[in-house]
Amino acid sequence: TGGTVVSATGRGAADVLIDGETIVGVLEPGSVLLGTNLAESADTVIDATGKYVIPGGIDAHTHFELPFGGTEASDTFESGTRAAAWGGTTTVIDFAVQTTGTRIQDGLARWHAKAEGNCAIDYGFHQIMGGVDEDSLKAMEGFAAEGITSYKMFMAYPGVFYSDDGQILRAMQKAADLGLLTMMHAENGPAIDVLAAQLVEQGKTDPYYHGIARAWQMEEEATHRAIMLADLTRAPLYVVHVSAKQAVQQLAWARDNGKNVFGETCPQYLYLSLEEQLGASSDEWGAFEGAKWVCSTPLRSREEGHQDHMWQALRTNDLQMVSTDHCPFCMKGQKDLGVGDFRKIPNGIGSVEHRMDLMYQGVVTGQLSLERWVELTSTTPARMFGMYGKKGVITPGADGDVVIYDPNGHTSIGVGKTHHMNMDHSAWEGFEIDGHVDTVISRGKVIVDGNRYLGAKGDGRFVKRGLSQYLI
Ligand code: DUC
Ligand code: ZN
Ligand code: ZN
Repeated sequence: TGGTVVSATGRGAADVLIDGETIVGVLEPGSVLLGTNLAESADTVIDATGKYVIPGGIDAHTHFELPFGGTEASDTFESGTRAAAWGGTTTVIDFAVQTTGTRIQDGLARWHAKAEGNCAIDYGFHQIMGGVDEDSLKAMEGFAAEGITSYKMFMAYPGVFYSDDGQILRAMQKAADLGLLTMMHAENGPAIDVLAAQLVEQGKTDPYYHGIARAWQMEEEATHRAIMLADLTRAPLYVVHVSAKQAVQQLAWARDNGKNVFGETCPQYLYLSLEEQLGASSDEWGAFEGAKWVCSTPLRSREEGHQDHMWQALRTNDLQMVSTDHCPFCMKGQKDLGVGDFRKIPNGIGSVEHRMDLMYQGVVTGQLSLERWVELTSTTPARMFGMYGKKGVITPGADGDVVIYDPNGHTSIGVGKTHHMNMDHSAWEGFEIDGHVDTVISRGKVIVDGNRYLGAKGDGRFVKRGLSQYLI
């Protein structure tokens, strides 16, 4: 009661009534129905005066327990979804993994086994295709019935996840037939691997050179190629973790020319830069400190204006969503595999806990409207990935996934502060946010109440997703 309900399309004072797991009313404050003041007669009343009431965040790009670079992402489904909940996210979509040479069905079964009974919040899966063959093309026919209506291919990482253009074309043809959404890691992997090897041969082994090898030209080129293959096959395309302004320009050009393509960026590409990574140094790690910010696509140069361009693209709808690509690795025993050779640093940054706050800071600094904040972090993810109606909106019939956000609160980010991710460092150490997640409700259950965690492992259920609303 008493809060301002914010949706992707507007805001207003309203009380939200939840019965069991489901929202049953969005009412004028103080509403009386059948002679009863609903707010007063409810079993539990939460005072949201002065706060925003928003649909729970949806992070459509996480990697819990991902095997990568000879190790495994350090958040389990248990620790990762709990951290997400602390940060106002009530649904995640993780990537079930098929690596090159393994069977796709085995990967999906393994992912269900990892997640089931362990999650704090609801979760869905995309399917990673580690290459395309007759077997995986056939398997695609079964995806939608499993509630997996999107899949990801990689133009990078030869030998691990990589698909060549012919394979991509074949999968896209199939996806167009089936109504599946193709997600693309758009970087020219074979060329990047040559550049990376040349740098290492020259003795340029520090983490910073990861970003030099993965030059923006490699992202622009692959983004363009993916758009063209999608256009030819009439497959809708969603480009993940866009970081280069030139890649955004490719997406903008394609959309202006009527192509059904979409782009996601991540908080790290809005806030962090290659220059800061280069400047990072510590007594413990020296220049290897920069490994904390090794992710792919990489951080980009601030001098070249990539970060400003990402914020702009979020306003102009050249980019439609913000997910985290949460892929956490500890420095000790994981990132340090790459001491002396940046190619061996497991790629990834952990942000699942901070996305709602980091994006709210964009509201505070005047980069985004409140409504756009909700749209980018909850409503569009729900629509893009076939969950809208149940998720992404506060309306009768929707799941009771609600976050009460306090614009007068404050959040200090970092290890030992607001940090529940299973990592020994934070890429966001020292960030200060003018806002705070106050209360998190997941399918009608209060799981975060101020500084208390009331959720439990197993609260979260698998979400069988429908087809994307962005199919045409
Ligand atoms: N990028 C990352 O940073 N980590 C995992 C995979 C990816 O594409
Ligand atoms: Zn990727
Ligand atoms: Zn990813």
